[in-house]
Amino acid sequence: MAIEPTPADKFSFGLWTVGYNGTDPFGGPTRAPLDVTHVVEKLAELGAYGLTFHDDDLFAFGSDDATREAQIVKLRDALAATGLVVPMVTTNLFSAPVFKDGGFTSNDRAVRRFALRKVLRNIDLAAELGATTFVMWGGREGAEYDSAKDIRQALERYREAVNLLGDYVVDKGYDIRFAIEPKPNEPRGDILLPTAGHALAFIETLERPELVGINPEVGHEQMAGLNFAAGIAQALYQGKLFHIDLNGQRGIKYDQDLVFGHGDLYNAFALVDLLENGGPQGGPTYDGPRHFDYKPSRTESEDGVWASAAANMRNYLLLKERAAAFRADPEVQEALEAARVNELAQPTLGEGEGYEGILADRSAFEDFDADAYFDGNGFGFVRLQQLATEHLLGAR
Ligand code: ASC
Ligand code: MN
Ligand code: MN
Ligand code: MN
Repeated sequence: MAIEPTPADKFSFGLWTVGYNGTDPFGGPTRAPLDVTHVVEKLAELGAYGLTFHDDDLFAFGSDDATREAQIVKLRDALAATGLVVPMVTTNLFSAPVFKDGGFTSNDRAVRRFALRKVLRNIDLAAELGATTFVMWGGREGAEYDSAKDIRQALERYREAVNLLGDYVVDKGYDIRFAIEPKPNEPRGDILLPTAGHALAFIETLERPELVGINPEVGHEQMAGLNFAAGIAQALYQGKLFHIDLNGQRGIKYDQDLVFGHGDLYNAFALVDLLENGGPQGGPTYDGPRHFDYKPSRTESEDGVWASAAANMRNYLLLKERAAAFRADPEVQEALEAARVNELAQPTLGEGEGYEGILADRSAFEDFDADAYFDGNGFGFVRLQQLATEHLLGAR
């Protein structure tokens, strides 16, 4: 079938993703740097709709004002020429040596104040470019040693920072919301707000919780052994899925940043089904950018970089097609019914029923024969998973 990404699919890419030059902890670059104009042109040609960036991706850390401005003009011109947009911007508080103990939560107060200024400046740029989401990935906010960081005070400083940023966008009248991106470790031994659940709990402590959501990354949750699609379902349930980073990861190891679909394909299928169809029941869906945060492997040439960018979008669209076929299959619908998946939507209590009602209901307990209840019948979840597998493999 024809699978052609178009801007209506809302695929976006970080400038640092296709721009990754292959540097890793064990070796230097394997590819030449890419010019921002070229990146925007190539992404537009491939059918993407958006570009995102860290300040330092566009203009090197410490650039003078003229260099910074020249790069912004180049980006603006390329966007105008191609129709690409900038839906999200983020700040690099992790690469420069000054951030070696973090930005918002460095033990050093002068570093924390510098970090805040760097972010405020970049929020102005985000607003100028029309971005409506500002991502915060605190990769260096953490520690290697328990004695080195007072976690409660670090969370307090994180809170202080995010509260200030909320004040700033409200006072400036910017149409910007924040999205915290969790990651369990790497580059720090342990990172603050390590999972989506930690971040969701933290957000409730803020002065303006409504301004802050999460930007979960497939690989980051999977590095913690968690079910990404299930975490996304909870984020949707709580109205907190403000953005998403799609990529691939194979198990609990270093952050692989593989192409979307090149990691846990089953979970990618469940994720696309959830994002596109609302999952088994229908329900709140996500209409923001499908943002790829991956790294083209350092073994690849520049042609390989563009092939990998295209692969992210193609895999998403193939999974979307597979998920639609799965949902439309009458046998799947019958299997869902048999597995009682839809019955979970029915409230456990009757209309207006409280504990008095359930206590008075003898059929719920006194006359309920828990031992005989299933009487040899099962739910048939394995049958359902096999049907999903057959669709995923293109056998149905
Ligand atoms: C981000 C983000 C990450 C990191 C990483 C940098 O903004 O979402 O996961 O930075 O991609 O290499
Ligand atoms: Mn990652
Ligand atoms: Mn990310
Ligand atoms: Mn990343």
